[in-house]
Amino acid sequence: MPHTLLIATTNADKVTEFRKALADLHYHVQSLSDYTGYPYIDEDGLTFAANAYKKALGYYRHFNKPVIADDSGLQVPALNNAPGIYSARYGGPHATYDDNNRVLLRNMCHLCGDERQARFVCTICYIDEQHIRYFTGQTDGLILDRLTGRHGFGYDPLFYVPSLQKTYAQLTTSEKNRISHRGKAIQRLKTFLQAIS
Ligand code: ITT
Repeated sequence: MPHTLLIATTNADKVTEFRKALADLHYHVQSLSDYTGYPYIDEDGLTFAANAYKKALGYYRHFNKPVIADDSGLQVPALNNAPGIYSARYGGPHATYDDNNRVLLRNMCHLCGDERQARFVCTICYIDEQHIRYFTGQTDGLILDRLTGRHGFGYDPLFYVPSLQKTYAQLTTSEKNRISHRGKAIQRLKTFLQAIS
């Protein structure tokens, strides 16, 4: 009987990436969209780890099964690491991905060259009855001055990876998982899951 692992995110785009990356694991992978009536968890932490822990703990307590939660975002050093933990709401409380991209482009319009460096960070928190563990991944890149590519989500069309000469949005889900912040964190999670199962 495979173990069950619940991906506790309300973001369907993240679920797509997790499902693809975890497909070869001997786990029955669920997501919040398999359920209704789960609690809303406010992300009021000051770090990716604090928010990932809060989400994982809240959903672990509600569902009482092994849970992972992801908190992730884009950091631009020239903007004092904004949008950071506020990446989902950079363009306002109900901002769409397009709104966020527009605000980022506007706030960076005076920056050029190395000033356009950025990094994506992902922290996953895993909780079961015996463990609380964190897995982090980071990928460096540059913010373009226009949207490029049609895949992915969020800031993907603006995030250019120099080693691939492509944006995240020009990669398939598998290609993105191979080099992305989330893909790296998931690989570390998988090593851990294989060790405990
Ligand atoms: P959950 O909290 O329910 O997981 P969320 O979308 O609110 O969903 P976060 O609080 O972690 O998730 O915010 C992450 C935001 O950072 C996300 O909405 C995007 O704007 C951005 N982001 C994170 N990973 C990304 C990726 O791989 N590609 C593009 N944008 C990403």
